Amino acid sequence: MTDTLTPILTKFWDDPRSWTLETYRRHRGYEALEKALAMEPQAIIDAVKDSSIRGRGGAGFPTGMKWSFMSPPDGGPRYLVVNADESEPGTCKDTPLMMANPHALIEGVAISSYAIGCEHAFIYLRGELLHVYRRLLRAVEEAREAGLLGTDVGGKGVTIDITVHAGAGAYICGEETALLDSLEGRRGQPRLKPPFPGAAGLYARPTSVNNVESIASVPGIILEGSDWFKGMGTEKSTGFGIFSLSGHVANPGQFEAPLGITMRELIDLAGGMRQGHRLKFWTPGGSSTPIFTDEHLDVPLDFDSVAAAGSMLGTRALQVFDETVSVVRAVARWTDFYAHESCGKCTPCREGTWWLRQIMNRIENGEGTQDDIDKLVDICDNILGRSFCALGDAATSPITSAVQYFREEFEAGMHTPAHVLFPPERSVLF
Ligand code: L3W
Ligand code: SF4
Repeated sequence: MTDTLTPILTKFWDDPRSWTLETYRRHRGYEALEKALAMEPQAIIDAVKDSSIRGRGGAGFPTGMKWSFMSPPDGGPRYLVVNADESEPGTCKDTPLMMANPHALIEGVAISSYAIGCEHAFIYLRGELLHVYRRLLRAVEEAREAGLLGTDVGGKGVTIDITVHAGAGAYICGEETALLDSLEGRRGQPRLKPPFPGAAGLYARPTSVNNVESIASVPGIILEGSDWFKGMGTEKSTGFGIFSLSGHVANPGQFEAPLGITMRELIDLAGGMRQGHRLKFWTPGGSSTPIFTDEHLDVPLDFDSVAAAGSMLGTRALQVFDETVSVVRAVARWTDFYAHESCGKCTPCREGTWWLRQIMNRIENGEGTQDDIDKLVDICDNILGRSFCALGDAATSPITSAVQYFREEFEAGMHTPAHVLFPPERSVLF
């Protein structure tokens, strides 16, 4: 089975001091930057477009197309902002990547900045990640000392610098425009789109906001070519991605594999379900995506197949739950999360998530009423498509999908608490 893996970004994570410039160089680090600086910026954009790479942050928007949507240069500043605010429940790919291989991101930032005409890029990091912040600061410093960042990158007279900025730990700051507001020093709340950041982003200047893994994939595309990248994955979801498997599998962790791999294959790679237990439900892309069950084990994990099966590939945060877990309790925790993280800007999400939380907690405690399931679904209907940003929609996904697949557990919540039906100690992993 291991030949299903494509270790590229994760290739030398286990090397001693994998995060240093010295180790990165030993693995052909910064050769792609050298090659890129000898190319015209447009040729880099064309190569990324030709690779058909789709954004790795959740939405899957084509990266090359995003770059080409930026307003044409007018002599003023243009920005690249890396979204490193990885906060989607279950998502754990950008953080280990930045810890184990920060120079892949920095080289990607340098190449991407050169391509789009940005002289000052930002990496917006989730506030709680102090260890990652320190690692990135050191790696940026190392790159500067080596002339890989600064005012004369690679001796070619190109200016590229990077500011690493730590946020304050709000999930909404992973939404690109809230991130930009936060980076500008304001309270992070989503902006109305359009204008998209490509037209008016950071400081109202043309800005591309891209996920860590998208940008870290750029050096490989430049060095090996877009055909190499397209040779992996599926026709419409090209390349590879880091899948984070957590929960009730024998060996949870990150698995870098071509898009289109199935959950059945990934669970095998993770050593199977924990001994003596069977799969009950899982998330394909974090808690913001409708849950799947064992019916979906053979759905190819690419953008279109997962969407056709009724969910979203999202951030490839595969959270695995076995038969000991109460779906009601799991969904109630996610609902608490969304209610807590709702930024409060729009009424459907601010008020709706509060109501969802009351009802979910009632059902979890075995105190649900006859019409609670209908109320849940009705509130979800009134949030979905009526909220200002994707957080509102996301809050509804686990609830409506859980009711679809496990309605009887919600009905049981009218008389029996979840902790009686599913004693929590049976789900604990240690
Ligand atoms: C120019 C147009 N640009 C769209 C750009 C847009 C953005 C990108 C995708 O949500 C999803 C969400 C979460 N001209 C454009 C255009 N763009 N049309 O394309 O935009 P969009 O609106 O489709 O999505 P989004 O707001 O970026 C992301 C899901 O991902 N998700 C969340 C993950 C959470 C994290 C995290 O932990 N930090 O990433 C997981 O499933 O629910 O649906 O750049 O500007 N006409
Ligand atoms: Fe804020 Fe929620 Fe509205 Fe998004 S949907 S703007 S998080 S209140």
